[in-house]
Amino acid sequence: MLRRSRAVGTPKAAGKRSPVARLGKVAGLVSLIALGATGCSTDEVLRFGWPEGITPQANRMREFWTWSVVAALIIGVITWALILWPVVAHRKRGETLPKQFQYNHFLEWIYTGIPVVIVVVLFYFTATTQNYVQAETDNPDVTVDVLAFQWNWEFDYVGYRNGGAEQKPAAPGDTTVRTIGSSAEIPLLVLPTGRTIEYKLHSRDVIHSFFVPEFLFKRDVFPRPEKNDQDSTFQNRIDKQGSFVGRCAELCGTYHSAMNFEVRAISPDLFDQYLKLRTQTNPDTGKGYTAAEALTKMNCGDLCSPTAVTTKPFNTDRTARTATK
Ligand SMILES: [Cu+2]
Repeated sequence: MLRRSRAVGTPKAAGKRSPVARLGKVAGLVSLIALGATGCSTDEVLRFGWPEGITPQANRMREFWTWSVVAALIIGVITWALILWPVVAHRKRGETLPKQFQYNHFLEWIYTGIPVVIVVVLFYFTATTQNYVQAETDNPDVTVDVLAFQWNWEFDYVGYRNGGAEQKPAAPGDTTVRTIGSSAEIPLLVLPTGRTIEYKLHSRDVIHSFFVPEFLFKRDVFPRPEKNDQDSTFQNRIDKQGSFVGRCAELCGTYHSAMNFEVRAISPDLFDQYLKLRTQTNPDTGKGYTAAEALTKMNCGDLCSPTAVTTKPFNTDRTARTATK
């Protein structure tokens, strides 16, 4: 028989490495090259493709993600080894079956017990991380009403008295600071760093989704969330100044892909200045300061750019034959 003659005709050469060792060496080399070729820092590698978070909530989720992937990889390597070991090491043992282990109670306890422990540990960390991310205080420093509509966003800061920077419970005579996006202008959601922000989400028409990749968080935006029994608020704190793109993450119609906004995170002092301006009248126009006018007047470099820097309006002309980036 072919198999027997091959088995007899290939004696192990002295000093020759076992197939398992060779496989391990090749796998190690491939992973080293793959890691080196990406040119990533350790931090970047440990994020496993996630963006860098800018809120404590994002950091908690990222840590959970990193350890989940590390645990999954360790379990994966052990599982692959357990599969490959009999496949490679026992492939030339002739016609007889290898040693059988069925009805071994000790082994059965092990391979039932280990997955149960894995599920319990994952569940514990999922629940505690989720509780942390969804925690809300009764008195957030800033509240923003986010209205999604086909196909743009409106951001309202309710409860500001004329010329004041402090947000109070809504009352008659308040100024609502409002920023509305259009097909020609990306709306800027200006927010302070270091303060607790509450986002109250609702939609005017279909279901949208509020997504800022650097928050590592998104939430569906429902029409009439109270009727849909939806928790439509969430809170976070931004720890890093800068401009961060925001998107609609729920396919919501023709111009869904154009439904972008930009979070502009600035220092609390600048934010107070911004809101003070937004509640005042611009002497040049005779109307309240728009977001762009207020930012231009504040003149604080890149952070005060009057237009979005992370994205730009899409071409909504359906007869256009070239795409805008
Ligand atoms: Cu949408």
